[in-house]
Amino acid sequence: QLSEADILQALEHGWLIPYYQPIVDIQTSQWDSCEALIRMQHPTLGLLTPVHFLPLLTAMGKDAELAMSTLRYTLAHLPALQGRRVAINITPQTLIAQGFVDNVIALLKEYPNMNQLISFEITESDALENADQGLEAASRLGIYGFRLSIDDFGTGYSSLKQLDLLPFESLKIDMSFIQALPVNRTAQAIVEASLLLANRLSLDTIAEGIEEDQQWQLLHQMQCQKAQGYFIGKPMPIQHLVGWHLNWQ
Ligand code: G
Ligand code: G
Ligand code: MN
Ligand code: NA
Repeated sequence: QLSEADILQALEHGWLIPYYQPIVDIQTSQWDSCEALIRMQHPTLGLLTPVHFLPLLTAMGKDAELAMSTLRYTLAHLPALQGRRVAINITPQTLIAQGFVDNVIALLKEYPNMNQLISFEITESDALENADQGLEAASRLGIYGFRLSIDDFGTGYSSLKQLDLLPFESLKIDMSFIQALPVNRTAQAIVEASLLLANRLSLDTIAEGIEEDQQWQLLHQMQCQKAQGYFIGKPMPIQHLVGWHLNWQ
């Protein structure tokens, strides 16, 4: 069990590093982009996934600091991605945190023309309901060329309201629905409806959590645009992406 002191040390000593999970185009199989997923490299406990530290870190109000740290790593890693986009997860609280958008814009001044390679994923959540701040922050990011994705789509009761509230450019269908394909007819209907909705709103569609060829085939038929999941590649350190790509092609 991690303590608050562990979290502070992790932020201070750079124990929080992004892993990258590839996202590919389902129609062409080409490598499209990546999602950055944070890991803690703890000196004695080893590699930890977010479930072990993110709730505490967020409760400590350190999520915006984590987002900036992840963004810095990701910018340094962009050359290895050869012009591909990276998605960074942020909490709704980070989006509206004082100074967050200003800090992002200021940091990107050091990386000309890189803004359009960064997107921010936000899990639908009540945290932003009726929040003008969310819209203002998102709009400013949009003006500067950053993109916004709605993550885990379909899992909360306010998904549709969130879509109306913020200027999203892509929709990530939650893996619970993808993993229930193709046997579960309700899941299939939800995926189809999500794709139709995304299409009508001109949003990019990304299916998350593809683990089997059958799911891939079905999503291909359903005209989903992009895919992410263990079937394609697990989250990995930046140095492993080139090897993954050679193997995937
Ligand atoms: O691989 P995985 O166990 O990485 O991710 C678990 C959860 O942690 C996911 O819901 C993911 O969105 C979230 N997550 C991963 N990296 C980050 C991050 O850098 N910031 C935030 N806020 N959430 C993250
Ligand atoms: O950001 P989000 O909440 O969507 O986080 C995605 C989570 O799903 C991360 O923890 C990531 O490691 C995990 N993940 C990605 N692909 C797969 C998959 O194919 N199967 C499973 N079980 N988990 C996955
Ligand atoms: Mn995500
Ligand atoms: Na998700």
